[in-house]
Amino acid sequence: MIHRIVLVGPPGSGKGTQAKRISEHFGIPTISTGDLFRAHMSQRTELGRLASQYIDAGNLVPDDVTTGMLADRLSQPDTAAGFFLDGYPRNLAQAGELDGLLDGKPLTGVVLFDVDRDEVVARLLGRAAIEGRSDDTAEVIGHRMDVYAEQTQPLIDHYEQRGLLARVAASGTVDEVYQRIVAAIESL
Ligand code: B4P
Repeated sequence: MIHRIVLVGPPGSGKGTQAKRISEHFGIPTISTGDLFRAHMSQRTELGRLASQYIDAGNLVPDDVTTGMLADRLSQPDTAAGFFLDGYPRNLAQAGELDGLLDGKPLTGVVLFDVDRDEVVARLLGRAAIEGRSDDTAEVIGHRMDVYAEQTQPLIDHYEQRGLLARVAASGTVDEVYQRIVAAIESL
């Protein structure tokens, strides 16, 4: 079965952490818009400079920029066997753009990483101490949570109504969450 799956959940819910493992398990790539932006930022490309103005403040990068970057990545041949999308779409406008980009090859599922705000804030503050990411300060984390609640959470109802949503409890150890996600994907 071909999997074309979106991973959705608040910042710090473990999408990036689990995406690496499930990509290996299912043998298909993960496309992370956050990772693509960070690669541009570390290579100091024009796109990276533009994106950093939004990312460092905890805001979403404008839809046209993000969607253009994603369209380019989705056009590469390794996505023909399926993919996981980590961090896209992040609002309803992007969900509409994605349907257009997939062009007759619809999503096969959406996995929601369900976890409390307090727990994800604690995780991100822990990551801040280790990695020092520019958007992991206490103030910016709080703003990213608000942006998630306002702009990304409406996607949950949108995909539930389309019968695509699988909810996974994303607290517990990384291994426990991984087992639940694999089971959820296999039952889609
Ligand atoms: P992302 O890179 O998507 O950042 P994230 O939401 O913080 O990551 P994630 O939820 O994957 O957390 P992770 O697994 O790393 O986006 C960054 C920024 O890019 C956005 O704010 C936005 O500005 C921009 N952007 C990206 N996509 C966009 C789009 N489509 N449109 C517009 N703008 C966009 O886990 C976090 C921490 O938790 C890690 O330290 C990890 O070790 C830990 N952890 C994971 N699982 C755990 C567990 N089970 N228990 C304990 N700790 C755990």
